[in-house]
Amino acid sequence: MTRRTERPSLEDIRPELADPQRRLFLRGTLSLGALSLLTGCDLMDGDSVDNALMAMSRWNDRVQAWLFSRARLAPTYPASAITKPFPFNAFYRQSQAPVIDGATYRLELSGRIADKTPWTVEGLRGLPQESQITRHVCVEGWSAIGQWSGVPFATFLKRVGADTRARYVGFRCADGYYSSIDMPTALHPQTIMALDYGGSPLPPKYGYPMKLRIPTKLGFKNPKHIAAIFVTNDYPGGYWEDKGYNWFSGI
Ligand SMILES: Nc1nc2c(c(=O)[nH]1)N[C@H]1C(S)=C(S)[C@@H](COP(=O)(O)O)O[C@H]1N2
Ligand SMILES: [Mo]
Repeated sequence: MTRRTERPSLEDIRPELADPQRRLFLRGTLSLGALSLLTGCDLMDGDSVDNALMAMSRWNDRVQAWLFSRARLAPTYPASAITKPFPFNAFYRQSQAPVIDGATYRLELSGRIADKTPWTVEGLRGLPQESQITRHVCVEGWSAIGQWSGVPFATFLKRVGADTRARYVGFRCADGYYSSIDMPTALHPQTIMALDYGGSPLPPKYGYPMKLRIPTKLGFKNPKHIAAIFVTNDYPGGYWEDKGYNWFSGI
């Protein structure tokens, strides 16, 4: 077994898990009293409770990021397992999905990236492509198996000279949606800039011309219709993340 040295293994973390305070936290059974001790918040008013829960969720992000392993792969499936039709989901109805002109589309880059030259769809298609049949899991209580193909995101980030020691990669989408991921997830071998669904260019409903397919994360962390990508050390949040959904949301 090959071992990555930059991240602690479960064995390395076990002493930490033995700490009763941490164990309680991980089991989600921390009392409000203990929570107020940890966060220093007065839990009598709703805002403070919200802030405390947000602080807990951000702490949870750090634990999850710590446990995340680049070597752990999401399960893959045979073509016969593909869900037909694959569901559509967004914060609006399918008829309102943005229709983007592939000929004039330019993917914008900003932040800690050496070469910020915008990318055309053709340019992205000229990069090495990979295909995957994986399960998409939505927090709303459904999951479905689909086939996506496109450019491994690690290949792209290296190609444009992204600072891969930065903490976050953020995304702005053509429909006003936005999200962000941790760098280890961005560099995970199954994280791809998907251009195709089921062997054909993504239709508008699935995120034309490009979406991030991240099988190690919940559906809402898979931004469609990506218009801009940025690399940063400042926490960028996200559309659902800013409404209280856990930011890491790994599966
Ligand atoms: N741009 C954009 N991306 C998005 C969303 C959205 O509303 N806008 N919804 C997210 C959610 S909650 C889900 S479950 C998936 C749905 O992707 P699908 O339509 O390919 O099934 O897209 C995610 N990415
Ligand atoms: Mo979702």
